[in-house]
Amino acid sequence: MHKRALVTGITGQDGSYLAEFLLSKGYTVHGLIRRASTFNTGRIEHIYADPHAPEARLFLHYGDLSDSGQMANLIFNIRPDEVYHLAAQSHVRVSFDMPEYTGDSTGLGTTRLLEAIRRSGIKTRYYQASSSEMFGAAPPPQSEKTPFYPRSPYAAAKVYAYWMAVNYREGYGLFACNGILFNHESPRRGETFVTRKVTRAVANMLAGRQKKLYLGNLDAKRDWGFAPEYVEMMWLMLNQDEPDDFVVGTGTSYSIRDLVERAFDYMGVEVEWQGEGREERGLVRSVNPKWRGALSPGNAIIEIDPRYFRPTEVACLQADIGKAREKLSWEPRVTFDELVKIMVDYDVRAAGLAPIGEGISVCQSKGFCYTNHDFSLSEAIREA
Ligand code: NDP
Ligand code: GDR
Repeated sequence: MHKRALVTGITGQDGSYLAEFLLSKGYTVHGLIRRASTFNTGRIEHIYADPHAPEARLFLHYGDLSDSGQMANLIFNIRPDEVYHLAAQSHVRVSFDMPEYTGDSTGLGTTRLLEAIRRSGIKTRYYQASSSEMFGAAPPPQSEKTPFYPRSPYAAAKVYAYWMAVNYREGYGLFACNGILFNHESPRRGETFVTRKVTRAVANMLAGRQKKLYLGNLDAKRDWGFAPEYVEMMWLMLNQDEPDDFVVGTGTSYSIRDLVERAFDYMGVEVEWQGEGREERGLVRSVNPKWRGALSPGNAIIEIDPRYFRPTEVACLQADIGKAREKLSWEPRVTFDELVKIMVDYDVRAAGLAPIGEGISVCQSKGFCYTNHDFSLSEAIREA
């Protein structure tokens, strides 16, 4: 009998990688999707099979985090062995524009799901997608013991959701785990998160389709890892003997400035910075002659747009992964430089140019432990 998993947020970056991973482990996967007037299933199309086919193991169900009736319905009918709650309004900057909605979906949505599980009386294991944003202003490195100091409506909603998961564990004996994941990225990252925004800009500029990249705070530092590795940790947490909470990250931290420099540098474009504060600009210092038609030394390619500033910012996130290392024997395998190359390769090919290929090679050579990994990545890259 296949194990059954319910994944909320299956159409998102993590949901798509997690669904692949669970299918490769022999699970039957049920995913919650929102009805939209445009397609929102692009990240999972390659694993979707006609549900009428006898071998189908991926099933999608309409629902929304605001609809407790449908959550109860799904939990009761699917009776999942494991629930991975990934759905959320996940954009920190957007949460300042929509604080109430973010609280409702990211915060209360979690309670609706937990209540559906409790009232159904089924025995299941529950994963809560908690975030390093909960640490906010707490100085790095941040571990499971670091007190939370949320700095956005998103982070505050995630702190609430974190504690609800802990309360259902302690109060009702639910096997609930919080994965406190630091930023993780991939070619499937949403285009408005800063890594993807930068790697897409590199590709589009070289393809002659974009002249400028507008960014916000260049000094913020983040601990950026590779998303496919992180979804494996979600599963690992739910498959321990006892429920527990874990910080997941790389233990390294880089600024947005570092990210920009490395992404352009990989393609042979050297960036230099001039000016300060809102007047700061990134200029092309040198460029591989191959790209001379698109970029020339002296071009101002990066400018600051205060629209991307946040009223309260998180200055520096850097994970202390001692507990994950010790208890789950987990070690991140993809470095920041490799991550940047993976994402630039993907976006360069998507822009119709030849990728350098070091990122693609990393994906193929890193020896990830689950069977679908190389396939899914190279497939994602081929799709471009
Ligand atoms: P994405 O933004 O890529 O995906 C979010 C998912 O949630 C999408 O499937 C989206 O559906 C769904 N969703 C949003 N609102 C609702 C709603 N009201 N009802 C039902 N579904 C909804 O996020 P990631 O994959 O990057 O992240 C997954 C989870 O992990 C999120 O909870 C995020 O906050 C958290 N997290 C992410 C980190 C990261 O670095 N990626 C780090 C730490 C935590 P649709 O496709 O229709 O929009
Ligand atoms: P974050 O990711 O807020 O850490 O949340 P994001 O990529 O949006 O921002 C990271 C840092 O970059 C700075 N920044 C910009 N950010 C965006 N989006 N666009 C810009 O133009 C820009 N310029 C500078 C930001 O100010 C910030 O400091 C992500 C999400 O996936 C959350 O759901 C998750 O919980 C956390 O990571 C961990």
